[in-house]
Amino acid sequence: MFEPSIALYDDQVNNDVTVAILLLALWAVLARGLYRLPFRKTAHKLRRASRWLFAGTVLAVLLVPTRLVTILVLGGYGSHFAMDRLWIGMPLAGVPAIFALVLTLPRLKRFAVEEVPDRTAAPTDEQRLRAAAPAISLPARAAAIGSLVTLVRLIFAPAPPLFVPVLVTLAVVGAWVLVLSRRHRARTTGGTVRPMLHGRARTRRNLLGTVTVLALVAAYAAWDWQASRLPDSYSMMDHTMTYGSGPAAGHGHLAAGSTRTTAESISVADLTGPRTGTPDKRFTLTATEAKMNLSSGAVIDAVVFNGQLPGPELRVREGDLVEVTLVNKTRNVPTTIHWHGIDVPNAEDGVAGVTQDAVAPGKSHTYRWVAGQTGTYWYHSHQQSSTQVRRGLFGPLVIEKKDAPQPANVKEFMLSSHVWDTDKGEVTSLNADDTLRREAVAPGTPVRIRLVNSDNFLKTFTLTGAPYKVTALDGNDVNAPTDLSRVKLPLGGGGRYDLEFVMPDGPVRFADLAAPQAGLLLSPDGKGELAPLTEVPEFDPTRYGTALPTEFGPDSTFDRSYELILDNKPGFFDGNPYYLWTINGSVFPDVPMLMVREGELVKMTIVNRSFLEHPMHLHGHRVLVLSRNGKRVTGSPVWLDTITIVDGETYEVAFKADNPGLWMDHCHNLTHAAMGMTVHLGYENVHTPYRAGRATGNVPE
Ligand SMILES: [Cu+2]
Repeated sequence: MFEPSIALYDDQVNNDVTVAILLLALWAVLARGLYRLPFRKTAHKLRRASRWLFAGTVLAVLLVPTRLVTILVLGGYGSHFAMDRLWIGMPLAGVPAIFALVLTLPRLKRFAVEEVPDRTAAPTDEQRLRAAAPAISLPARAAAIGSLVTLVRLIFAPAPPLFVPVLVTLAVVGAWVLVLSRRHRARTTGGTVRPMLHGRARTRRNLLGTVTVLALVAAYAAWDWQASRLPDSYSMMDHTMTYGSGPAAGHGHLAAGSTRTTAESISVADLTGPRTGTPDKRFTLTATEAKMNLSSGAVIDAVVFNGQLPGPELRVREGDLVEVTLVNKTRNVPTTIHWHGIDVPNAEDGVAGVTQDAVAPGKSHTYRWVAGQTGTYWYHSHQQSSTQVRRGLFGPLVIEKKDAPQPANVKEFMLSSHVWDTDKGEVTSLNADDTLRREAVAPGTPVRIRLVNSDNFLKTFTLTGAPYKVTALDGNDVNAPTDLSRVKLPLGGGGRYDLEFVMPDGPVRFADLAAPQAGLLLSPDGKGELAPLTEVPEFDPTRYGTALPTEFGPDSTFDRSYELILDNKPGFFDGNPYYLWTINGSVFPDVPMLMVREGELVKMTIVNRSFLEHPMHLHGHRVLVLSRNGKRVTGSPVWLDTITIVDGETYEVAFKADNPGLWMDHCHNLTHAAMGMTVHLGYENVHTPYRAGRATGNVPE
């Protein structure tokens, strides 16, 4: 069977759109030519036109199976990549094409082979009437209309369930063609062909038509523009809710539209970590505005924690009660701290307007939670995160294993790959190093690189000079990792890798391929050179390490399942025009809240049919990857908190609903999240007292 290539997905979409555009162009030209056929000046010209139109119609009819092929190729990526195209594109192209084949072509053929005794003679009335028959031009006009509507629906692709949008689309075209067919019949009443409008009458009619269409489009756009404005103050509880495949929540559930604070309802504010007890680790993170320098000297107008770029590394031990006090000493940057990848109690999650109010300048806020996981994590602002994280309000966080603390001789490098806005433009760096960083490491030393992608986009990294293991994904240990050498490591925004190797006698080079001149060079004496690897295959975490039993898996029975279709379309977000990043065809806050009940096993299928990757980050839960692009995980179990779904990909993931609250599930390309690629996971009987929106000062994304 045909194996779809993810790398070629964008090309396949382009192929399909190109065929759809060709169909429109060809049918539009044919429709015009066929409609004017009765008005050819001579019988000879009528015959010549018929021949061209015959050839053109054959070509257009042949494009229909071509489109079917391009749609089926997309279907190879999964049904969600093809179904809307199939159900809309095929009837709208196929039905008129069949009519053209059966009705138009034989009639054109007759004109094409007819004897023309006098080349200068005008067509007879009988010929004109025949040329004006609806059978000649109506199929082509219907095909042109169908192709136009098909293209519009390619730009505004409907998300499942498809039944209603497909039916409405087909009905609109059907009604349009019906009106046209009535006018066609009126064209030949009385035994003559009614002449076409000419001169000013024609101009007036065309103008009227154009103005009407533009007015309708403008009216819709104006309504959409206004409707997209976010309220000045809104609650996440205003969302509509969806229950996926599972039952709607039972007795005492929070019905949509109610105030949703029943007697049994728990406030997010009460879902805190331990409020009492002496913390094992205590930190203070003080936010300030500061001009910061990268190693090249580039200057950043930054907001930082404790004057550092990135923020200080917080290192705790598994089981520790951690207390972090955020002190906001900025002049005008209200902020919060989110513990990315750590399944803290909901009230400690740090999302402004959902789990707390943003901490205003001059104020402070204390987070307390117990470190229940181990590995590499990071913390960052979740107030206006798309600008605040970019400007520096983030830092690394490590939770060491309780029973297996890190040996003292391990040389560790904590690296955040980031993109900064500097006085020299956009600069990619590892921590604050946008030039090559050199370090002396003695041969034989165990080395660990903890890598965080704190940027928005998928990055690709390589390590050259020593065989190495990927020992953790998003902080979660890989079971029995094997040595890697000639691969590149893709990592989506928000994701983490732990890499381990033993320092060899020669140099080792770690590089972000987006900035190969920078990176890290380790050698016994801190000198030497080594170019980064570039043209090597990509590492696939779903085929790495050794399988291990998990408490649930692809064959489990799920209590509830959800489908998230990631896509894009033009539209408005909060009153501004954008190319929107949509979830199931909608943007925040119109994406219904995904409801779960505590204890449920939930499956999520995430399909990316947009043209960019989306690192989807579910707060408060680790998810287990069940399959990637229809293939089950064959290596070590893959537990992630940030699943990077590249365009053309489909992931099936599952998680246990074991952390009650209201949790964001959003794209960690934070500009996408800020423009609508955000949904919430809601537990039944949990409500938030916090509100978001301009008037509240809380802007989570
Ligand atoms: Cu995204």
